[in-house]
Amino acid sequence: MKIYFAGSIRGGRDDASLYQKAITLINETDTVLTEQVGDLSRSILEQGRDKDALIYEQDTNWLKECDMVIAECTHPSLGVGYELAYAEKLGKPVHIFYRPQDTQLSAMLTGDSYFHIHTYKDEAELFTKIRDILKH
Ligand code: 6IA
Repeated sequence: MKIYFAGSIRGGRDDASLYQKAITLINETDTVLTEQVGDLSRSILEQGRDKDALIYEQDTNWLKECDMVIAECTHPSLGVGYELAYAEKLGKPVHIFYRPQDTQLSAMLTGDSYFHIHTYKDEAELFTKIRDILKH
């Protein structure tokens, strides 16, 4: 499957290395379209409306192309929230993960029965749950 992995970028990079590990795990069995979400080498200070327009065009094309969206939502991100609503409009399966001990997820996600919402405590539990949803 082609997986659109969503995680915070300008919203804050506290969990970026976790995204990177999750992307590596998914790539063992499937294909992540959005590897840059886990790219620790690039600065989020890259700016410019022209660049941003290209990012928007690429990401919305990948949302149309993907078979499933997996989002890590512990760290709030406007971009991820936008992507989740966009994926719902496209009818893509959407799996949302978060650590309840670290955040209160938005009611706009927990209140929307379209989304598959999963909690986890630590990295090991996140990876077990991701493996489960990728079983074909
Ligand atoms: O509002 P945020 O920046 O936190 O939104 C994060 C979400 O938007 C991610 O799930 C990405 O799919 C998408 N996104 C935001 N910025 C970029 C980006 N910037 N490249 C690709 N997708 C993006 C350039 C690369 C970056 C590592 C500096």
